[in-house]
Amino acid sequence: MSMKCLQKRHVMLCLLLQLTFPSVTADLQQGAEVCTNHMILPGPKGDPGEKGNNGESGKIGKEGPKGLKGDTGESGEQGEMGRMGKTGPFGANGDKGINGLPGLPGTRGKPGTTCDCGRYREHVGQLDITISQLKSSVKFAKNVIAGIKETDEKYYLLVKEEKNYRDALKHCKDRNGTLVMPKDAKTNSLIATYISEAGLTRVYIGINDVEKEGHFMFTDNSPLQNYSSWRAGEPNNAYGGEDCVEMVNTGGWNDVECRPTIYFVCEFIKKRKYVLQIFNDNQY
Ligand code: GN1
Ligand code: CA
Ligand code: CA
Repeated sequence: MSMKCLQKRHVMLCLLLQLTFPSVTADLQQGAEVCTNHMILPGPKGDPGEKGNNGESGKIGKEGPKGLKGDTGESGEQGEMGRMGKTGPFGANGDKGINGLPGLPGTRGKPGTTCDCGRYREHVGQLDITISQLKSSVKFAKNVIAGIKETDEKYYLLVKEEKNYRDALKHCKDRNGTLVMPKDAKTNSLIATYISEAGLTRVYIGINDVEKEGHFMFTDNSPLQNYSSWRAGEPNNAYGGEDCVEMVNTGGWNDVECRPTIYFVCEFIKKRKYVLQIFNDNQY
């Protein structure tokens, strides 16, 4: 056994070991005796120990640098056919083709009947006129039914259709009458009442100086004679041209322009059969 402690120079150390580990040092005592009597030389080198166990796995190494780009791979297999795409938009119209060949002539038609179309057209035209006259007559009849004034000799009718003087006069004449001609105070008063009862302020009456400025005449071409009902200051031919006459609801007369459209009063002589006349217009 090679124990350096057994050398002389290590005696103190041996004593310390004996005190501290008595069992061990007891075994060594025999050798210690030898130590005191013999020179101790180191023994031969021992055999190599058994191979140790494998060490634990090392730590995971750091991430290596990015590898170089690989070579281009081989081209893949051809893919499956895709789904059919959407129907495209309408294309532009094609150019017009050349005319086709003329068709074969058709079979001969049946013989026509004789038609006097001119006569029918004329008849239809007359019917149109009749209809418009009937409409006018119905309107007039409604007016008559709505209210008419009368004296022993005449009927007076307030026409609530706005017309200029000329058309108003024509309207009365078309029905065998004329615009009202108040030739006396009684008639004038009757018309004034008629107007005011209707809630109106003015109407055309059958007096004018269209033929000669300042010479007022009734529409039956008779001149004004003993009676007139001019408002104060009238007729004044104001604005350089007032040739027709209106009656206001107080019965006063005023010369006015003939162009404005206002209501008017027609008069009819009683001996005539007006109702028949109205509808006679439509007999053909
Ligand atoms: C005047 O104001 P009115 O409408 O009642 C005039 C008449 C004219 C009329 C023309 C006194 O009457 O002469 O014809 O205007 N009256 C006066 O719209 O000048
Ligand atoms: Ca005048
Ligand atoms: Ca006037």
